[in-house]
Amino acid sequence: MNEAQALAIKPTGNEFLDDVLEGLRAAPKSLPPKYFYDSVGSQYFDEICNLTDYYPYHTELELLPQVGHEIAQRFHARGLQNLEIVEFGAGSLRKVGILLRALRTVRHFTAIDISQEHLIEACRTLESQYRELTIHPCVHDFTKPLKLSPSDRTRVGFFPGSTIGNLDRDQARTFLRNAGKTLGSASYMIIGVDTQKPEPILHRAYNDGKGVTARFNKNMLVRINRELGGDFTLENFAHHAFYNSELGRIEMHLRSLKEQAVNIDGERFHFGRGESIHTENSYKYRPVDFTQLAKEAGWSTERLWLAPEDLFSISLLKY
Ligand code: AVI
Repeated sequence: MNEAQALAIKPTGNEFLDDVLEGLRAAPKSLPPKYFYDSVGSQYFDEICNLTDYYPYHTELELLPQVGHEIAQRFHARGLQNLEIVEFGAGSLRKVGILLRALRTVRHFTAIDISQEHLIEACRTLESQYRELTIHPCVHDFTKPLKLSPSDRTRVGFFPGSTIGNLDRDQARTFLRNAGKTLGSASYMIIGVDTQKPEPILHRAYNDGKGVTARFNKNMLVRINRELGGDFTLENFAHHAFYNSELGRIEMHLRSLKEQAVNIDGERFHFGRGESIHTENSYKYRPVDFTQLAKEAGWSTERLWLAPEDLFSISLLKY
């Protein structure tokens, strides 16, 4: 991989500013969670994944070898050899190695991620571990449609970590529909989806004792200050995460601790005491509901694996 390849597809100009202004003008205020992931935010997320409290990461990691093994057997029985894995929202690429070791005939890997520096670094690390693999890094917002170059390979999408939970139901359906078009007919998708479970487990996962999730959340404001010249005072906002049982989702907010005003790009935003900026939803799915959602987007579920205590699910979908 070279720098030119890594830079091949770049996100466009002032989208960050436009999205921030639009989100803060709205009532209630919100900011899109995709902006968590600059290089600092991506590092915080890696730290979250190392926390025991954040069960989705290690639970999926422990389930993946069995899933990879069983999928390899299925593909082998169908004579599928010429495979390409396409990872959406690739992040640190820590999970795809498990699939690469299970699906030994994969020679091409396309990694799609919005955070350019993080992606390049992760691809370099992977490249040094899998010499026979051709890696195609692609800096792109995976929630938007993407056309890959035509290929005779069977494409296998990989979307781990329950990142789909950060999209609302309509967005999730649209993502799955777009992914189907990106990957092409007779493609597959291996997707990790978090499940509904008792509230205390969920609460702990998003309110870790070390305060890493709080720093991850507040990094959004740090980023607005640095990149858009905002003047947020970080101490005046607090991390607030809770389970909304009616909507089946964790909500993350940044709550204003006092009445205050913040300036961004010549515009002034007023915050009441206790008013919050909604920064993220993390939907938790019952397997039956996720299977139905995938079906509505054109995917059939070949198999769904559940981790012990039903803590997490991984599905193999076929387009
Ligand atoms: C990336 N995504 C699936 C994480 C989640 O659990 O929704 C992001 C995250 N937010 C707080 N902790 C982790």
